[in-house]
Amino acid sequence: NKRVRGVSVFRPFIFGSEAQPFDPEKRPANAPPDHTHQWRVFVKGINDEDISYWLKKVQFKLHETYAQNVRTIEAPPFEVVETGWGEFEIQIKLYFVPESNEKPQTLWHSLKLHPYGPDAEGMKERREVVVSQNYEEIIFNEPVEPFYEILTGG
Ligand code: SLL
Repeated sequence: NKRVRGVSVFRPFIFGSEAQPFDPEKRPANAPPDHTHQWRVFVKGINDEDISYWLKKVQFKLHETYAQNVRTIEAPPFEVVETGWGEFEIQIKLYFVPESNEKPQTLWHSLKLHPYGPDAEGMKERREVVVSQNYEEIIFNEPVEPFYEILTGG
């Protein structure tokens, strides 16, 4: 597989988390008693663009306190929905489509459950969703030809 020399292809995406305290009136029935929040961690395209033409699967590695803490998501939406009580670092491993010949890449995300800053108390009061997300660009340097075709729709 020949590489396309001198070419770099950039693809933007967003990764991060959203969290919200349980509604005290209706906690999820299956949530352990010490859990306080529901949350999700995700990798997605800008404006929810489908990125599965270059992203094959995503492996999320949660804290060891979770049962089966390594969660592999093979198709969009690339996300894990969970409940819990604590914040921790989530390892996110991106696997690219087989045509890419690219090795997986690892990202880290700090799961945020609690609002911070001047209005944190008010946000807690209103049970506002705590969003923590990053815009990122993956760079494919000198992609192999079949992958270059896929990336550029050629
Ligand atoms: C802390 N270092 O002590 C962190 C660890 C772990 C979070 C947070 C629930 C797991 C479960 C959960 O929220 N774990 O009950 O299955 O704050």
